[in-house]
Amino acid sequence: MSLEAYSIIDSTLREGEQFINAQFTTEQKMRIAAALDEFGVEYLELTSPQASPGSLADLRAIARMGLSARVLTHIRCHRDDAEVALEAGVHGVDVVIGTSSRLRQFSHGKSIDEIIETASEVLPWIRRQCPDVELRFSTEDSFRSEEAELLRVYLAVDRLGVVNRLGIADTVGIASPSQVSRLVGTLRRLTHCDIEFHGHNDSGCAIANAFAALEAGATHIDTTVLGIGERNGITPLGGFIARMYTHDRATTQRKYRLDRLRHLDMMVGEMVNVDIPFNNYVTGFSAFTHKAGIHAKAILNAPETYEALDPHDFGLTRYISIAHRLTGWNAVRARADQLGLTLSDAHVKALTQHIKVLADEHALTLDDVDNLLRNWGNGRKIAD
Ligand code: HCA
Ligand code: CU
Repeated sequence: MSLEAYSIIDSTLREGEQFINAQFTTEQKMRIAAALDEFGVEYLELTSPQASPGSLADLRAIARMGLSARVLTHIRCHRDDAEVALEAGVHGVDVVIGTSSRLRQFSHGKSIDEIIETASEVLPWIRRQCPDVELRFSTEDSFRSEEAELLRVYLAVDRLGVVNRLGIADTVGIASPSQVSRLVGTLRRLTHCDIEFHGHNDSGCAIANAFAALEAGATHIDTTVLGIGERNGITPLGGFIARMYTHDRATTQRKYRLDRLRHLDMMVGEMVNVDIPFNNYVTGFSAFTHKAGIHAKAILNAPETYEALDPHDFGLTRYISIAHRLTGWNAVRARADQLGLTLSDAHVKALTQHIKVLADEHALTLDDVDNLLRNWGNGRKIAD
C-alpha cells in the first residue's frame, strides 16, 4: 500500500509544551519552529493564544516567520478562543472538545447534544470569519467515548460542511492498532473530511497506532520531537519517521530532511533537560551499533542484512564493536585494515581467540584491542 500523501503536524510547541520539563522561551520556540520547518514537517501546532499573554505573542511571532510549514493553534470549542486565534494570523485552528463520559462529567460538563450544539455554533462562525482558514474538529479521549455518541458528533460536524479535518485523539494512550484502524476506517466511510490521528504513548503503541491510522486512510499524524508531551508523551517524530522509512524509504527521503533529525532531538532534549534514551529510534547511541561476530561479519559484507535503516541516510555512521567475548575474526580483520596493519588470516584468527580469552577475564576497550593488533601486526606477539 502506498502511503505518500500524508502530512505531519508537529505539536512540540503545543503538546510538547505540556511536557513536565518544558518551559520554552520565545527564542527557543522560534529555533524549534525553524528546525522543524527545515526538516520538512508540513504543519506546526502551537499552544492556544488564550493560555497566556506570552503564548499569544509567540504565536504571532512564529506565524510571521514566513516558514513553509503551516502554523496552527489548538483551541477549545469556544468563540472567544477562536477570535484570539484568528487575530494572531494563523493558517489553521485545531478545535478540540472532550466526548468521553469522564470528560463530560469532570471537565466541561456538557452532554452530547450540547457538544453538537456548541460545535454547530462555533465552527460555522469560524468559517464565516475566515473562509480560508484550515479548520479541524477533534474529540478528546475518542477511544473511551461511547462509539455511537462519538459518531453522532462527527457526523453532525461533517454535515456542517465547514470543517477540513476530523481529529481522533487517543488521549490516555490505551488504543490498539486495530481499534485505531477501525475508527479511522469508519470515519473515512461515513464522512468527507481528512482525518488526523493524535496518539499518546502510555502503553507503547503510539507509533504503531499512527501507522495503523495511515493505513486505514488517515491523512494527518501528530508528532512531537522525542515524543514529549503530557505524561510520557505522544508519537515521537523520529520513531514515526523510522516507521515510514521502513515502509517506503524513497518517499520518506523525498519528503523530509532526514539528516536534520539528530539536531532536532539533541536541541529539544537539551532544552527540556533530558538525555536521548540509549534505544531511541535513529538517534539513540546504540541505534547503529553491532556487536556479535556473526552480525559484524554480515554487516561488513552487506549492512542491510542487519540494518533496516541506513545510518548514512540520517547523516550518521554505524559502529562495530570488537572488544568483547562475542567478537569474530572478520570484524577484527576489518579493524586491522582500518588501522592500516597487515596481518595474515591465521594471525587475525589467533588474535581473535586471544581477545575472547582476555574478555572472559576482564572488560576490554577498543584501545586494548588496537594495542594487541598493533603488536601482532608488527610481528611482536605479546604475552597477554
Ligand atoms: C489536550 C488533549 C489532547 C488533544 C488532542 C487533539 C489529547 O492536551 O488538550 O486535539 O487532537 O491528547 O486529547 O492533546
Ligand atoms: Cu495529547
